[in-house]
Amino acid sequence: MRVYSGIQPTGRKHLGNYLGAIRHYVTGQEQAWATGDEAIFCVVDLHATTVAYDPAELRDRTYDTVAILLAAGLDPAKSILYRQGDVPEVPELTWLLTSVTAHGDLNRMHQFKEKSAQQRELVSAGLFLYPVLMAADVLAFRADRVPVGDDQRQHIELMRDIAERFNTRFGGEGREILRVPEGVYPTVAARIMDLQQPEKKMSTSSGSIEGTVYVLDEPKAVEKKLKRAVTDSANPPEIRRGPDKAGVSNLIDILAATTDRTPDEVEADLAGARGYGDLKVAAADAVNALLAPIRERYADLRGDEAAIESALAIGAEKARAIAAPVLAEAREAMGVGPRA
Ligand code: AQP
Repeated sequence: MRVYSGIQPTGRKHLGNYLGAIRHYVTGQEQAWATGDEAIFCVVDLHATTVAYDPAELRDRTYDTVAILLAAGLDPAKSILYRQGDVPEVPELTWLLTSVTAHGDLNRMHQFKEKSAQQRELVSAGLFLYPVLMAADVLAFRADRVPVGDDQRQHIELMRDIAERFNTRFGGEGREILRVPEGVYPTVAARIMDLQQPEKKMSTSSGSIEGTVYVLDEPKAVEKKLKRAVTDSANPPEIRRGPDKAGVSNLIDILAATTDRTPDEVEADLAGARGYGDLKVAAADAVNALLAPIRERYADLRGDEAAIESALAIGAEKARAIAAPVLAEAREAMGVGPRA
């Protein structure tokens, strides 16, 4: 079994990325290692070129992101960790997959609509094709499972359609050239919300700095952001989740996810609390306890770019060894290049 995850080299990873994705990468790696399965992680620098960006910064942010992943517990000896741009099989497969991707489907993607509206100068064709590149990432490895946050459901469904359409069009007789992967979504903290605008997800590109807790924030900043989180004016305050209580629900989810409890348990444990202050302080303490060791390891790792490059080179070699035969089979089935 193969588990695959990709992450953007935005460098400033936030609590949503950590709770919704990164910490599941680490547990996924450990499970795969224990069962003899394979866990593959990719830092998607090619995806990052689909919106306005600074080339020098991209390289730095890629190193930042790799250092965060290593600090969080990814171990290149137990899993494959590579940089997307080091595996040319993936962009080639992207092009092949465009032939079975409907333009109308890409037009319907929420992320494309949101991100294209944010671009000031150019809405690139790359941004439009982003989900096809993401599909190629996963399909090139014949991955079985893709752990992602809730915001990626639509992309995963499209990826599955692309794989099925490719197999039907080019596989013939039920031949599965590309594996149809399953999305795996967290049951707790699948969608951490912005602390200042709790009806919006915590996000790298939109949202406020005050409403976003970064993995590398200092403890004082974490405390300040959580203490100032928007709640509601219920009198007396009610520590419970509900559609009318976006801010409080988000804090309960954060506290549950950071203390390995269910949201129901958190509600029960805080039943006697006098106000939202107790919930905020408990959440700030729990987030800091979780992030402090990651920040410390990050500081040690980030200074040694040569070591990061060596880890990525090992990852790229292992990744290409898996992706090259899949690409070769896809090319052969499509009639591209010489007869096999
Ligand atoms: N708010 C969130 N709650 C839970 N999970 C989340 N993820 C993202 N936001 C939340 C999950 O994090 C993983 C990595 O996401 P990414 O590589 O897309 O990182 P990013 O682009 O830096 O993060 P954002 O915030 O998602 O960026 P925007 O909003 O700018 O597009 C994914 O598995 C994602 O589901």
